[in-house]
This record gives sequence, structure tokens and C-alpha cells, in this order.
Amino acid sequence: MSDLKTSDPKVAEILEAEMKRQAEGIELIPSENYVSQAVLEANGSIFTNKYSEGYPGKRYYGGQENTDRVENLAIERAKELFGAEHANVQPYSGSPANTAIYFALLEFGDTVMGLKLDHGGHITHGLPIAFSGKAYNFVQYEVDKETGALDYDEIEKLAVEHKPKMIVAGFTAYPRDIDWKRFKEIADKVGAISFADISHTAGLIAGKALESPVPYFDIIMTTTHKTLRGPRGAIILCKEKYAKAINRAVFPGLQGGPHEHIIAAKAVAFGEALKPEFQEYAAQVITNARHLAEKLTEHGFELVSGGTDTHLILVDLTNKNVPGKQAQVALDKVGITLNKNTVPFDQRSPFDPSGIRLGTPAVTTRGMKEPEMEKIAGWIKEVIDNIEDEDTLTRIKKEVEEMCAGFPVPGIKV
Ligand code: DSN
Repeated sequence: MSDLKTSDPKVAEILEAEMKRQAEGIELIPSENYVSQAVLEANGSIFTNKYSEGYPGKRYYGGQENTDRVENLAIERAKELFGAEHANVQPYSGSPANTAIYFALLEFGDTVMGLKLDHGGHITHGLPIAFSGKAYNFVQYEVDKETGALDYDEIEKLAVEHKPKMIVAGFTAYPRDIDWKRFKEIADKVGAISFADISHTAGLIAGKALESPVPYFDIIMTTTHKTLRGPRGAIILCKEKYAKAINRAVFPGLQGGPHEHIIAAKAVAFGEALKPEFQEYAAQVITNARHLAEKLTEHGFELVSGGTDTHLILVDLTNKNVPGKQAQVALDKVGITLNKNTVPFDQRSPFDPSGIRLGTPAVTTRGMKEPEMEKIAGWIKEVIDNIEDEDTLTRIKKEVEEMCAGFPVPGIKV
């Protein structure tokens, strides 16, 4: 950062502080990860200088010989990675990508089914105060109260009753694997378009650790910065018959110029995910999550659905008498970062919910394995049991830093 340090020491200092925070702490937010130095370099590249409205071969500005090459490379790698017929790599992020999908395939007011936010869905899956919930007639399905898992018979019943034009199978706080085939059968039964939002698990699917919806579903969207370990952004994959509508909805329907520096970084990340070692990574993410879940359970924590099949764990802290917000703040103090989260049928507010959400994509990127998961579970227990004991928190912070020093973060030299 030598140029930045000279030209803008204030910003350089903030970036250095953030590097230190990322390197010295344990990142358990399940939607976060550490990208490689190569992804960082493409992300911070001179493509940020270039406008390229349109698509490769059909742009509205000159000087596109290199943007076309990099965008085509990202498209081809995305298709290969997921076995998809068509890929659009331009969406700025998950929410605009989901909005583009609705805009491409629905009329305002159409009936759509999506998982309720506090049951593990997303704001773009029909939250009443969000654009999705206002523009479309969303029918929200829930998880089962007893098991905390999806009840496919109930989803089928709702679909038969409401005859949605689209069914969204998308998840941001759901720890279990998805039966894509069953979802598709339900969609087919009522003539609905099937749309999978795999933002959280895309890296595990690309790494062949979880089953893919691509063979079954019409449309798939994923962000690129979670388990997929790329830059912040999104892609849309679909069957060829939807390609034209999707492309038109992304540009010019919703977006202007694509961010080609991000697209270059997406190409790099897809290239990395195509390598065999990414499959080892994906498998270890799940092994780590299962181990962490097991240890947390041994420490008396109640996990929604009883465990995990993925990278993500949702803990209901009600039995510990500690609200999610207080837990998040105390864990932040020791350098363990996770997020407060509602649990299904939560009696508390989303600003101070009953649960915490955590996951293993970032710690696995650093090379942490089962022994480290055991330590992390122990520290979480100690913090929750001694939430106001500053001495304990100070000691744990030091232990966390000592462990982290042995696991460098890609792209960060502290
Ligand atoms: N904000 C993302 C997450 O943390 O899951 C979803 O968009």
C-alpha cells in the first residue's frame, strides 16, 4: 500500500486496522470468507477504469477488446464449474440479481413462494417491507416447528393451494441440505418456475460436497463472495430458454455498466474453484461445521434443527438466558466475530433476537481443522457463561490471537 500510505494516510491507516482485525480474530460469519491474493489483485485492477454497458460482442462503448475477453472467460468458467447452460456474470450482488430474476420472469403482482426471513430466507424472498414483498404476492413458507427443518409436504400443500408462478428455494440461515429434486417436483406439479438462491452453499456445491440444483432447477443465483470465495458480486445461471430474458433484465432492465474489475476477480475465483484442492476445501468446511456443532451441543447449546449438513450453524440461546445481541457484542470483544440472528418462531425482535449464526468458510480457508473447532467451541461457551467478566474476556482475546497467529490469512501480511 506504499502509494496509498503517501497519498491518503488516513484511508491507509483504516485499511491496516482492518487487516489486523481480520488476521487476529476468528471469522465465523457464515457468509464471509477470505479471498486469495490473486482475487484481490484482479478485484483491485485497472478494469475499474472501464465502462462496458452491454454484453461481450455487443457493447455501447469502444475499447472492449479486453473486457470482452475477461467477461467471456468468467462466463465459460462459471458454466463449467456448475454445469450450467447459461451464465450471466454481471449482477452487482445478490439482491439486484434476485430482483433481475423476478423482473425477467414475473409480472408485478404475480404469486411467488419463498421461505420466510426469520425461518432462514432472505429479504429478497418476499419480506413484506422489501421490494420483493411489495412488488409480488409472496406466500411465505416456514420450517417445521418441531424439527426446525423444511417440511416438503407442507410446501407442496401451499403450492397446490396458491399456484405460484415461481417457487424460490433460497436460504441464508438454514443449516440443512436441500432436496432439490423434491422442490422441482413440487414446482412442476403446479407449473411454477423453479428458482434456487444458493448464495450460501455455492462453494460447497461447486466443490462437490453438496448436491447441485443445476440439473433440476430453471434458474440459479449465487453471490460470489461466500463459500465460493470470490469477490463481492453475484451470477445468474439458467437453462438456455431463459437466457435472453435474464440478460435483458440484468442489462438494461436493472443495471448499467457492469463492474469488469469484479468480473475479472470472479473469473479468477471460478478458476480456483475448478481446481481439485477446492473440493478438499469444501469437504473440510462441512467437517469443521459438523465438529463445531457437535462440540457446541456438548457444551449445552441448542442448535436449530439439531445440527448442520453445511457450513452454517444456528444457535438458539434461549436456554442460556443470553440474547443474541449481547452474545455478539461479548464475542466481538474476544475477537470471535459472528452475527446475532433470529431463530424460527422467535419471540424476540430482529434487532435483539434469540440466536446467533456462525459458520466455517473463513476459518477453513485459514487451514483450521477439528482441533481448532474444539477450541473455538470452548471459548464460545466460556464467553457466554462469563459474559460480564472482563478478565475472562481479556484472557480469551489473548488466546484467540495466539491461535490465529499460526493461521495466516491469504492476502494479508501483518
Ligand atoms: N447478508 C447475507 C448473509 O449474511 O447471509 C445474505 O444476503
